[in-house]
Amino acid sequence: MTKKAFITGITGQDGSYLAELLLSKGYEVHGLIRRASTFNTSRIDHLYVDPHDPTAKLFLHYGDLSDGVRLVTLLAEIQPDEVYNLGAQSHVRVSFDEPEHTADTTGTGSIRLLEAVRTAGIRPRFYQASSSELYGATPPPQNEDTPFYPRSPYGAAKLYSYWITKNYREAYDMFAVNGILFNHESPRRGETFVTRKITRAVAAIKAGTQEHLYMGNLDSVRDWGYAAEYVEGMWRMLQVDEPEDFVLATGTAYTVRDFLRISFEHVGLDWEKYVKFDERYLRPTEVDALVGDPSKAEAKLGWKATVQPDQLARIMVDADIKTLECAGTPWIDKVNLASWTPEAVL
Ligand code: NAP
Ligand code: F7E
Repeated sequence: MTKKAFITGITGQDGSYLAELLLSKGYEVHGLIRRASTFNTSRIDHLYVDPHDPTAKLFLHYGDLSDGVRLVTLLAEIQPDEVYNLGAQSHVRVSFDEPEHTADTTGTGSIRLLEAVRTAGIRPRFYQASSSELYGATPPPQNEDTPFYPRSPYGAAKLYSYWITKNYREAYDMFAVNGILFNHESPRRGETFVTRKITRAVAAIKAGTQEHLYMGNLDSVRDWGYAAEYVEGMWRMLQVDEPEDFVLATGTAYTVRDFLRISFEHVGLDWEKYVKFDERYLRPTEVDALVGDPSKAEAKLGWKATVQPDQLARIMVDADIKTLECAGTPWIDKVNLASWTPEAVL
């Protein structure tokens, strides 16, 4: 029997890699997409096959995590074996500007989806995209037993989702797990997260189309891994016998300043000549240091990150240079760019 998966957030960075992974494993993949006035599927366009084609295995459905009734209808129709809840307002800085919306999608969205599973009377395995932002002010190293202390509306909303996932596991005997993932990045990372903001700027500065890069706090420490590897960890969490929560991380500590230095050095530039400070990128409360201890995932899932942050920075800079070079070249279409993967430079 072909397994069916349902993914919220399929148009995002992780959703696109997860869809790729599941399709490669023979799954039929169903994704929730939001209606927008412009196309928002560029990260998955290369996977899409017209549904009239009998080989089609990827199906997209309009819906929203704020619309519980739609979630029930869809789940009852699709009857998935696995549900991955990756949909969220995922930007920490933006969550201070839109706290209520963040609570509604990143927090309440999860209970809508869990309730939809229950109401539809199905028993899929359920993955919740939890985050190292739960640890917030608690110093590293952080593992599954570290106390939580969120520092943003985003972190607080994810904390609710974490606990409600655990509650549904205990209350209804659901196979529902939290993947507590530390920062993970890729050439498909949203352009306003710090790593991608840096690597795009490096490419543009090198090409002579940008002069400066305005940044906020350079002292934050993060544990940056490669997103394509992390989705494998998500999948493995749903394949074990017992539902448990897991940290996925590299275990390394780099500052934003380190990431700047490595990225600029990769193209032979000195970052200090180009980077300027702008207080608009500061957060009302900052998360100073996140460094994960992924030993449980290694022991029980056999999962280990292989791409380290310095290598990741170079992968992302190379990809952004390539994207700039290809931009405006008529014979390279969006599909080619979206399907370009950095494995060649690993
Ligand atoms: P992302 O690129 O920002 O993608 C977020 C996805 O959620 C997009 O597909 C977005 O759709 C969708 N979405 C937003 N609001 C929605 C709503 N109301 N209803 C339905 N879908 C909605 O995020 P990501 O980096 O792939 O991360 C995936 C998940 O892991 C998120 O929950 C994030 O919070 C969590 N996480 C990420 C990291 C990380 O370092 N990347 C670490 C820990 C946890 P549109 O494309 O239409 O905007
Ligand atoms: O910031 C600092 C900023 O926005 C990283 C999300 O995927 O990971 C992500 O959240 C650090 C922060 O990611 C700029 O203050 C400095 O300390 O790339 P970020 P994040 O806040 O760590 C977690 C695990 C998630 O779950 C989230 O969904 O970089 N920083 N200057 C800046 N950050 C940004 N964005 N822009 C700057 O100019």
